[in-house]
Amino acid sequence: MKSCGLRCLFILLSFPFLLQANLSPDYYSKTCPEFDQTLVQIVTEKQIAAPTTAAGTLRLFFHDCMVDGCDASILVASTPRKTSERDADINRSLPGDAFDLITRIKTAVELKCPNVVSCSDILVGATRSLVSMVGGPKINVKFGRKDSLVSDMNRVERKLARPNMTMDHIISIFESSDLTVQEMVALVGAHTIGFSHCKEFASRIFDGENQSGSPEGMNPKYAAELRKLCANYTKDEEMSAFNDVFTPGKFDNMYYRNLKHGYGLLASDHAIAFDNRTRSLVDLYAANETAFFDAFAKAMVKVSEQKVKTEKHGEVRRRCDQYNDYKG
Ligand code: HEM
Ligand SMILES: *[C@@H]1O[C@H](CO)[C@@H](O)[C@H](O)[C@H]1NC(C)=O
Ligand SMILES: *[C@@H]1O[C@H](CO)[C@@H](O)[C@H](O)[C@H]1NC(C)=O
Ligand SMILES: *[C@@H]1O[C@H](CO)[C@@H](O)[C@H](O)[C@H]1NC(C)=O
Ligand SMILES: *[C@@H]1O[C@H](CO)[C@@H](O)[C@H](O)[C@H]1NC(C)=O
Ligand SMILES: *[C@@H]1O[C@H](CO)[C@@H](O)[C@H](O)[C@H]1NC(C)=O
Ligand SMILES: CC(=O)N[C@H]1CO[C@H](CO)[C@@H](O)[C@@H]1O
Repeated sequence: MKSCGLRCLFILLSFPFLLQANLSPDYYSKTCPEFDQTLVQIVTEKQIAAPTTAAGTLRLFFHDCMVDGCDASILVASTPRKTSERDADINRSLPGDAFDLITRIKTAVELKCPNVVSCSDILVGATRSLVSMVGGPKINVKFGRKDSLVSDMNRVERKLARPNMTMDHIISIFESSDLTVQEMVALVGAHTIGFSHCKEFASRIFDGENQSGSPEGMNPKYAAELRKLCANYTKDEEMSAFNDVFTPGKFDNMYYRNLKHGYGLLASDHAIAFDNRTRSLVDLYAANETAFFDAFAKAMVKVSEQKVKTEKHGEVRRRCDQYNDYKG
C-alpha cells in the first residue's frame, strides 16, 4: 500500500471505466496488422462486383448497432429453438450481399490471425470503408468490440423505426437509444443510397382517396412512375425503388434536397422534411453537404460505440453466424 499512493488512487477512481470496452483505432495493430488492408481489399472487390453492397452493409450496420449495440448479433442464424435478430420480420429484406461480404472478410482474416478479430469490428470497419468509397465522409471508427452471446428477434421490434410510424414514435425510438433529433435526421441521410421494396411505400401510392393522384406533397410524376414500377408488387416481391431517385449510388446530400421537392420515397422520409422539429435540419443538410457529412460521421461514431460488449459479455466468434459454443 505504501508504495503505490497516487497510482492506487488513480486506479480506484478509474475502475468503473475499466469495465467498459477499451476501443482504439489501432486495436489490432499488434495482434492482426493485416486486418485493415485485408478488409479494404475485399470490400473494394465486392463493391465493384455488386454495387448494392454499400447500402446493404450500411443498413446491416444500423440494424445490428441499434439493437443492444454493435455486437454482430444480427449475423447469427436462427436455430430450430430460437429465432435470431436477422429473421425478425423487419429484417427479412436485409440483403444477402452484405452478409456475404462479412463472411468473406472473416474467412480471410481468420487465415492470417485466427480468433483475434471480432465479427462486430468487421461489420463496423466494412461500413466505414464502403461509405467513403461511394462518396461519403471519412468515419473515424475504433475497434475492440466483442461479439454477442445472444441474438433474439424479440428485441428488434422496439428498437427500429418503420416508415408508417408517426414522427413522435420515430423520435422516441431514437431517443430510447440515446440519439437526439439532430442525430436522427443526420443518420437517416443514409437513405441517399440503396433501395426500398414496394411494400414499404405501397400504401402511400395506392391507398386512400388519391389513388390516381398522388399522396399529399409527393411529386405527381414521381408518384405515377412508382405506381408503374410497383404495379405487380404483390406478386413480384422483389420490386424496389431507389431511395434517392436522382443519385441512387452516390453518398451525397441529394436525399435532403429531394425531400423538399416531394421526392421522398418512404412516408417517414417525407415527414421529416415537414415536421417542425426536423425541417430546419433538413434545410441545413440540403444546403450544406459539409454540415451533413460532419453530422453523419459524428453520429455514426456514436452509434458504433454505444453498449459495446466487453470480454466478459462477449467473445470473438469463430464463425460470424454461430456462437462458439454452438452444438447444432
Ligand atoms: C426513420 C428511420 C428509418 C426508417 C423508418 C427506415 C426504413 C427503411 C426501409 C423500410 C428500408 C427499405 C428496406 C427494404 O425494402 O429492403 C430502408 C432502407 C435502407 N435504410 Fe433505412 N430507415 C430508417 C433509418 C435508417 C438509418 C438511420 C440508416 C443508417 C444509418 C438507414 C439505412 C438504410 C439503407 C442504407 C437502406 C438501403 C438498403 C439497401 O439498399 O439494401 N436507415 N430503410
Ligand atoms: C405499419 O406497417 C406494418 C407492416 O409493415 C403493419 O404491420 C402495421 O399494421 C402498419 N401500421 C400502421 C399504423 O399502418
Ligand atoms: C388528394 O389530392 C388533392 C389534390 O391534389 C388534395 O387537395 C387532397 O388534399 C388530397 N387528399 C389526400 C387525402 O391526400
Ligand atoms: C406483371 O406480371 C405479369 C405476369 O407475371 C407480367 O406479364 C407483366 O409484364 C408484369 N408487369 C410489370 C410492370 O412488371
Ligand atoms: C411546432 O408546432 C406545434 C403546433 O403545431 C407548436 O405547438 C410548437 O411550438 C412548434 N414547435 C416549434 C419548435 O416550432
Ligand atoms: C457548411 O457547414 C460547415 C460545417 O458545419 C461550416 O464550416 C461551413 O461554414 C458551412 N458553409 C456554409 C456556406 O454555410
Ligand atoms: C421469418 C422469415 O421470414 N425469415 C426469413 C429471413 O430472411 C432469410 C433470408 O435472408 C429467410 O431465409 C428467412 O426465411
